[in-house]
Amino acid sequence: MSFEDVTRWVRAARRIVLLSGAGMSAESGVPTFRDAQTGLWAKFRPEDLATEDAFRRDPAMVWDWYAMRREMVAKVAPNAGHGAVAAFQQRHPGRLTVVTQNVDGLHQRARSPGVLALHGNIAEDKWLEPPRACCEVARLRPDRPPSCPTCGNLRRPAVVWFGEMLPEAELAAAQDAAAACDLMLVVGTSGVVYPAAGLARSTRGKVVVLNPVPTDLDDAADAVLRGTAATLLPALLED
Ligand code: BJW
Repeated sequence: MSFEDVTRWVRAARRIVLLSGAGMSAESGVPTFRDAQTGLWAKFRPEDLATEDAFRRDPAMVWDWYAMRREMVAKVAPNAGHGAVAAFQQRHPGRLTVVTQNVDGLHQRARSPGVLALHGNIAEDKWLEPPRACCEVARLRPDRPPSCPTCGNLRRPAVVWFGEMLPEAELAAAQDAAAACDLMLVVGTSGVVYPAAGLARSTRGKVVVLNPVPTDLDDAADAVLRGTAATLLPALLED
């Protein structure tokens, strides 16, 4: 299937889901998780750091990893891909739903409405254990990570780690959108992490993978477009 075929599918589709992963933000300068081991994660696998066990083993190390990423994300801006998606949504209200695995908030900063963020938000944190009364009233101890000075409860990033449930409402809304769409654009994800990747396998709509390299979801795709998010999406989503 050619780029022109996919353009026709976009024009004809009444409901579109855009499922994004880390590659969506690569051209904003945010490193992906699993690309060539040259980036920030060269020394770590996400499966080893993005878990509650890793945090409990070495809270300061995991906190610092997230603090560094938070700082980096705060400094970057949405790219032409995020912008094209948001502009399409503004021109066609209600026609395209963004479902993202990204925690960087760049779709939201590009002003995409109603983004379904499946893996949380790196800019926020939450309590590791259910908070007691002391956690809510006391001033945090400013350690790495900050903690409750009375009971020692730790703050942790408000993201979804391996083995944790995804936010129920967002996942349900994403599953509904996937079930109802006639076209799903799968952008910048390796497609190895579930249940997010399962959305592309369960939809009855056409599936188009947009990625510079092969992914685990190519076998579920009706078309594969090789290229980057910031080059393909503006061309695909223009009227
Ligand atoms: C470009 C580009 C450019 C580059 N333009 N593209 C079914 C089968 C097997 C396992 C499971 C299953 N169901 C559940 C599991 C277990 C597990 C899982 O999926 N494991 C697999 C790894 C095997 N899933 C979970 O644990 C999930 N929870 C869950 O299922 O709860 C129920 C449950 C509970 C208890 C027990 C069992 C089940 C939770 C998953 C949470 C994932 N969290 C992370 C970290 C978030 C916080 C943080 O940021 O630190 O989410 S891991 C990391 O991977 C992050 C990402 O959102 C996620 C996906 O990665 P993504 O986005 O695909 O990035 P990359 O790097 O892999 O790919 C980038 C792509 O971009 C590449 O393809 C590039 O080519 C491309 N690219 N430049 C376009 N310019």
